[in-house]
Amino acid sequence: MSFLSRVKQLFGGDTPVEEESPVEAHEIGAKAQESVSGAAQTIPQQVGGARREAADFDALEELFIDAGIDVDTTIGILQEVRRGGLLGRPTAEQVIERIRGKLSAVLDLDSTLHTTGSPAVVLVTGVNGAGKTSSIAKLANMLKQQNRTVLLIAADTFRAGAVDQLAILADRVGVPMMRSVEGQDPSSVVFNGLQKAVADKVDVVVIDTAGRLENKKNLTSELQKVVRVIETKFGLPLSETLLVIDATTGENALMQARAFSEAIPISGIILTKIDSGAKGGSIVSIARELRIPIKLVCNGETLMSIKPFDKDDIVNMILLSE
Ligand SMILES: Nc1nc2c(ncn2[C@@H]2O[C@H](COP(=O)(O)OP(=O)(O)O)[C@@H](O)[C@H]2O)c(=O)[nH]1
Ligand SMILES: [Mg+2]
Repeated sequence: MSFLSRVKQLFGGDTPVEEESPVEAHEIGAKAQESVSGAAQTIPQQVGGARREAADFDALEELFIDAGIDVDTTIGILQEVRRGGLLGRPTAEQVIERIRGKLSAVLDLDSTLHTTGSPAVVLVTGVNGAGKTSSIAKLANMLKQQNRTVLLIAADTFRAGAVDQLAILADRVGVPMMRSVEGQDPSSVVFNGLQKAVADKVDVVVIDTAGRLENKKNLTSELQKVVRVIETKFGLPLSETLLVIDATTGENALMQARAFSEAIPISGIILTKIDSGAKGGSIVSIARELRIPIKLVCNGETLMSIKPFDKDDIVNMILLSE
């Protein structure tokens, strides 16, 4: 059953309540007490209602956590949903509307993708299997359709076959790629690639990297070295440092975002596999804690399966997830 259906099941059936001035949920019982005079017989009913509401909100909390949203974020959002000015028992529609509003508000960060520079440099990071290499091909295809010239740099020199995978995709898109050999220092292939990009006056350089989070110390120094080559040796500001997050990853996605942000500043997220029945709530945790905007969303395996971030897509992904 989807998130949405479960909210409907929890809050469905009752008549709507009137909107009132903001009220803390725990005050509801007290309000019932205040109105004692002349209506003593209604107290148990109202207190019972408040208790039932508290139980429903507990169930809602479980739904959020089940969707991959961390406990702190869940409590934060639900407190605001409860404070939203509903006295008594809200209807399912009222609760859903408020959840939608709060999720949208958390995700409302600047999602502009920056690709200007001479050349613009886009560094792509993320754990293995998140979808870095395929997203790079999709992004290159998107840029090519906008008549931009692109050079890909194969700086994932750790995994056997990673360079060939990018080479095949570069061919398919029809953009050049700076090749590397297995085990080569990633910063040296980035150096070679940038030299070529400057000489050829390429518009956008996109760099594929290895995402060995298991060895965080190496990963961090490797990424920092790559950034130094780009920014110090070439004097090129990074246009984007994009972290690829697989939407089907649970709360581990927040750990990944924390780890990569500690290594280098992350400017945005490419959220992949939203077509795979993902719950995807972890992206809300990342937005709330780290304030990293989602810039691109991938929803399939073709070169065309990429689009700019749209809040509604993500909120729907969470609400419609099973
Ligand atoms: N369904 C689906 N699969 C994806 C998407 N993005 C990547 N994949 C798949 O995820 C797997 C890992 O992708 P890859 O780009 O090699 O990840 P990398 O290790 O981070 O470079 C591949 O089988 C991709 O086809 C997506 O948006 N939707
Ligand atoms: Mg790869």
